Amino acid sequence: MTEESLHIESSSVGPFEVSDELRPRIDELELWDVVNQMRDEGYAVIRNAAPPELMSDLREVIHSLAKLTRPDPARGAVKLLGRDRTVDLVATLPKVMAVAEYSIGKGFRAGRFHGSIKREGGEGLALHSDQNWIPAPFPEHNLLITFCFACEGMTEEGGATIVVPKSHKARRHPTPDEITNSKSIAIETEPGDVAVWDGATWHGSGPRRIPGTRTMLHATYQRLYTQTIDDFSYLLNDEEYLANAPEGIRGLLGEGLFFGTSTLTTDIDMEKFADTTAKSKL
Ligand SMILES: O=C(O)CCC(=O)C(=O)O
Ligand SMILES: [Fe+2]
Repeated sequence: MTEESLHIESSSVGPFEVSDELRPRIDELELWDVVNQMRDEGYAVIRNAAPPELMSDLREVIHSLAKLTRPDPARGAVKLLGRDRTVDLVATLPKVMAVAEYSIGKGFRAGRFHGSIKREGGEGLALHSDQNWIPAPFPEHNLLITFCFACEGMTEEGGATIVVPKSHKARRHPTPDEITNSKSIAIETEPGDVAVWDGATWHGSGPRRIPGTRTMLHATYQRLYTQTIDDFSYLLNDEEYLANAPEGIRGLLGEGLFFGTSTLTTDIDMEKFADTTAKSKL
């Protein structure tokens, strides 16, 4: 294929830059503080990203689907996208979609949607970067972003997420010494707020020292060229599901990308190729 036969976009939006296309949405949704904090600190909290009622529905969904998990329901509810409309609505919230696009580019896909339930006495989680399987040094462009919705909100004593501000700048995994000794802060939220960090940022969680539960949706999205953690593409074959799914779901499932479009007798889909390469640089 030649550049004459097809327009291939050659310029890229740089790491932590906002594309001209995305800018009006960041303005409208008042996300500049979040965008700047993601760039400077590697994490942020989006306040009031979801209505509190949606969080109580989400809590019920996670508790009910966790019962199906084998061998141990304590692992939480797994592979949640496309299983319940509440989860799909949370996954496609406008503020979430805009911050994901800023961090991991247009055409990003769903990576992992997992629900966890932490009870009194529940242990904390050691510091790590979410792009665990990516060798250091990490690329300058972020590859993965995680949004955590604590349905009841979260407090330090309730086992909040902990984060090491600015650790994304190291562009590598924490060493054993850094896992033990880094200075972290607890992220405290109200129901409807969402905590978010990029794939390089060191984070974990604290133990829960109070009664009750911390019920959390961990929603991970990935840059379009990366191997997604979970494969949700089966949902693209379910017309009935797609007909009623919220706008944005098709994109999260990878619809329209050129990967896998060639057959034993036909070459790749050139329109999809052009569209994918354009998205990948925004
Ligand atoms: O449970 C938490 O607060 C953080 C979990 C975590 O590391 C993640 O979702 O990536
Ligand atoms: Fe994590």
